[in-house]
Amino acid sequence: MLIKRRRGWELREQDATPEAVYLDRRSLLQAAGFGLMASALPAGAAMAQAGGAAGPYPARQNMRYRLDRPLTPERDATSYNNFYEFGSHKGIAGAAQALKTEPWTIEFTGMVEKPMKVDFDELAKRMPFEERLYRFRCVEAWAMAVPWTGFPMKSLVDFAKPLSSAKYVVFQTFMDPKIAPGQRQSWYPWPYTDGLTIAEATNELAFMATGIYGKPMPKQNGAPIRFITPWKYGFKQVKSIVRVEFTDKRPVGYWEKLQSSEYGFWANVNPKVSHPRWSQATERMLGTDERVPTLLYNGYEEFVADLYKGMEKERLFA
Ligand SMILES: Nc1nc2c(c(=O)[nH]1)N[C@H]1C(S)=C(S)[C@@H](COP(=O)(O)O)O[C@H]1N2
Ligand SMILES: [Mo]
Repeated sequence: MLIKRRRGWELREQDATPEAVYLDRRSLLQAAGFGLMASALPAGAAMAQAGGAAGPYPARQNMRYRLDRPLTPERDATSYNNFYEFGSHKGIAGAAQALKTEPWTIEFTGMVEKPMKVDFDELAKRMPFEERLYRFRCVEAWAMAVPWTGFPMKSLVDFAKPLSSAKYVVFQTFMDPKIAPGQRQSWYPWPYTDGLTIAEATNELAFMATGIYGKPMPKQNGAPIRFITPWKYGFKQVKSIVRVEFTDKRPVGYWEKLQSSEYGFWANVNPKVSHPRWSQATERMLGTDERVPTLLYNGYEEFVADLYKGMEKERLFA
């Protein structure tokens, strides 16, 4: 008799529950006509429907990006966070509520046709919202799988109209030590920034996330807007963005400034390239004790490997 042994990364029955619950809620909303309305109406109208939050919630899911694992339970993704502005431990969700996200202004600056400051709600009206299910991998070797709401980073880049001489885009978080106790610790290189090449920023996977689990972004997850590059380690993916700068000089991000022997510019996920202090071969899915094998480019090789052709001499993976 042939006995099929379940491999570690295959779905277990108990893990399937959160996703099933989430999908059920979606289909209920859709049956009631909400999902359809949100995606059929212009973004502005959908916004009013969502009670003022910028963007339609839930947005229609883009089925091109599929998961190989169950979604992380919402309570885990929203209660186990890295947001050093509010403390260097995972339980910062309470402290992060001090962040005032309305109104929120984003500055576009540097090598652009015309520098500008834009109200987040006004920007959101012009962006094509959708939902994507992505894997997420922190360099500390925990991982999650979450539904982000937002729009392609390429739409943001097009909106900003960078000059053709710009080679990088740099994202910067708010700076407000009055509400962010971490920012009173002067040995950290505040404000938190990190950047991408224009080719990375306009790759189809690069995403500006304004929501999670079909709702506007919780403050602890980077409200009102953060970026998501799912093939890179989490530390690249700046939360609560107030400034978008285009430049022709490679930026040095927050973690690279702190410790360049451990954190570099590219920071692409690779199970075979260890962090100097620990292995990256496996990862723990939040909400479980299970370790699953880490995938090259976090499983997104087909989308991003071309970006790095001919760059073998670069330190692509840490
Ligand atoms: N502004 C800011 N952005 C940040 C961080 C931070 O400390 N401050 N931490 C990063 C790290 S290390 C990770 S793993 C992710 C965590 O995102 P999450 O809390 O939504 O899981 O946010 C990234 N973005
Ligand atoms: Mo991280």
